[in-house]
Amino acid sequence: MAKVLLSCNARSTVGKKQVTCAIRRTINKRCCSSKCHELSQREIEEHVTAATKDGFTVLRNFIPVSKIDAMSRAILPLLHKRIELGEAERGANRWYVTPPFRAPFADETIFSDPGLLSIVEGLVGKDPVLCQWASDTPMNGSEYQEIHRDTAPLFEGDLDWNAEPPMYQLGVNFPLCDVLSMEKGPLEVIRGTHRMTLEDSERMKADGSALKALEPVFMRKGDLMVRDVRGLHRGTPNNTDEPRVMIVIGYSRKWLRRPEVCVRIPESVWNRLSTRSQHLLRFEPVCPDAEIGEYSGKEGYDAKSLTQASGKSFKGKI
Ligand SMILES: O=C(O)CCC(=O)C(=O)O
Ligand SMILES: [Fe+2]
Repeated sequence: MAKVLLSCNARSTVGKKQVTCAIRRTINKRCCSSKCHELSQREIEEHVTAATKDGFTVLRNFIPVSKIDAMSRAILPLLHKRIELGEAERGANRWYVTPPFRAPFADETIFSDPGLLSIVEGLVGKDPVLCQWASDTPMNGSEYQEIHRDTAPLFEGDLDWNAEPPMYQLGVNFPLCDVLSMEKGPLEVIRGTHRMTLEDSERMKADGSALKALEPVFMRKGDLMVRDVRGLHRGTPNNTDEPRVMIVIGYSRKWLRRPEVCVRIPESVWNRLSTRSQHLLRFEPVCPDAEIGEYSGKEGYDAKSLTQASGKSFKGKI
């Protein structure tokens, strides 16, 4: 039966100086509740302003660390299952894993957090949809990715149109371990490139200015980044033996459906979700629990569409 149904800080912060201050704040204010840090109206507005300008913003110390640790423990066996099957699809020893959408992963206190959703709505408008819940993991032996954006232009082709529209697709990322040094393979981003046309970004890559403008985003367990997936970025090599798992949750404007990154929702999970979460997930299929079963190591994404949409960062078998 497949039914289509549904902090602690202000500015976006990258670079060593601000990380030091984020660490201090983290020690002082580690969340101990089972909910995410409650954002004030002012913090929400500051994050929306920062992300509108830079293409991303980081919510420091937002998710309780106990939740991150539970996800980390649960995802590692799945990651190993995935690796056993071979064929890293996002570059050497860099893995994309979609865990079953249930506890500890399907946590509506995170993906439906009112403060986070206010930021999402401030960026992609009222009534967004959640379209993706997955993870990216560079392991030891991974390499620099090509600088890329995660989506093809919305209006492609011969249109008399030489601009990028306002935001329509967000990636919300949070790591399941501390990522505080280059050794750990942080994500690198280029500020303010999310409204740049594909042509301009190709030029920026060709003339070497993109490489110079990259900034690593250092994050602690509990930090969460909201980014426009069009912003130029790349994954860097993880040179440690700890898998650097990064969760990715996708939110889109209310009219955008992205079946290539489907979230299959077990019926029992669906039945316990709040009305708001069900509405967020309204484009995604609800499936009998038995049909979802255990993670097999095989990814069910639509590799062809993902390859087209992800600016060469995705190299899965078609
Ligand atoms: O390093 C990361 O987590 C991001 C990787 C990435 O950008 C991608 O695979 O598209
Ligand atoms: Fe990417």
